[in-house]
Amino acid sequence: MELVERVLAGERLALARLLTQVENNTPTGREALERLFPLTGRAHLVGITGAPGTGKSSLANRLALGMRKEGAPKVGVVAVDPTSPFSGGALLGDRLRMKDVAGDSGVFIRSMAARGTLGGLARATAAVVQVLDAAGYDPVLIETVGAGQSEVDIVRLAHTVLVVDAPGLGDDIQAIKAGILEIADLLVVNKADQPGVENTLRALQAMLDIGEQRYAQAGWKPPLLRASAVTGEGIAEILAAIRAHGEYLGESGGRRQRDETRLTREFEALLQEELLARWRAGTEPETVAAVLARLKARKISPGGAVRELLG
Ligand SMILES: Nc1nc2c(ncn2[C@@H]2O[C@H](COP(=O)(O)OP(=O)(O)OP(=O)(O)O)[C@@H](O)[C@H]2O)c(=O)[nH]1
Ligand SMILES: [Mg+2]
Repeated sequence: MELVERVLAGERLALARLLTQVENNTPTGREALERLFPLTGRAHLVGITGAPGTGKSSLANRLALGMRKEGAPKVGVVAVDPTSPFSGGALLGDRLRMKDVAGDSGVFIRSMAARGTLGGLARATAAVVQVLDAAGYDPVLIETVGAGQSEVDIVRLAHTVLVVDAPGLGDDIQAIKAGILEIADLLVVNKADQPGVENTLRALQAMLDIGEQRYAQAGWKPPLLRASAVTGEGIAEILAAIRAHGEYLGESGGRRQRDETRLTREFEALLQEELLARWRAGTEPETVAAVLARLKARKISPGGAVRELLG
């Protein structure tokens, strides 16, 4: 039987193999994605982001188990770790922290290997999520470290974004937080079993209060939840809030809007990538080098260089 059919029949090994093809953007992967794409758009995509070490993987583990207990037949988890040059370390770490779900055949975990470029990683992540969606995984959790714009872009794949914070992080984390707070649909203070949780809650509450007006307009104010991936405290509340946000999106038309925005962005990113690749393939490196040399000598402006190269 063909790989796609075996994936649709629920074969995990076939799914793992197909995801590798899709991740590497091979002809087989592209063809499979083309066939599977009409089946996508069903899964509730849940992004989990936050500063390093806040407990995102541990929470993903708990949440996936909880979703299974609540009756989801298949839950997908995609862990993105662009900082590790080789996926080996991250893979092992994620596997260990997700050991509870590892034995559950209704949960499929995929760690994304680092790619040459973050754009490549975003493309690969989107494609992997699409395959899981088509294969009937719903919800699909997407974990990324919220450390920069590119990671934020990846988490925008999601319908519902959980931003995870924890007590006891250094001050350097503050900047990271400010950047990702505005994309939060849910705020979770994890490690509630640790000292300092009240302070973290207070600080986030203050930030939420500043955004009050914006939230009132949008019709959704991110709930601030405390949890512990170690004790299990607050997990049920997070699950309920994820469901409530899904319902809000459905009723407000926000889900369709997010889907359309995401697909348009994905199309534009791929178009750019493809146009650049075609242009490179059809251009002599010497020609580019000659124009670049004149640019560096300030004989031609960057815009002029582009116009000259594109004829
Ligand atoms: N005390 C306590 N420790 C936790 C909790 N959740 C996670 N941890 C621990 O915090 C460390 C980091 O947890 P991870 O789940 O790997 O955190 P992460 O955010 O996925 O980390 P990165 O992916 O590396 O950014 C591990 O040692 C966990 O065991 C919690 O609720 N309470
Ligand atoms: Mg992690």
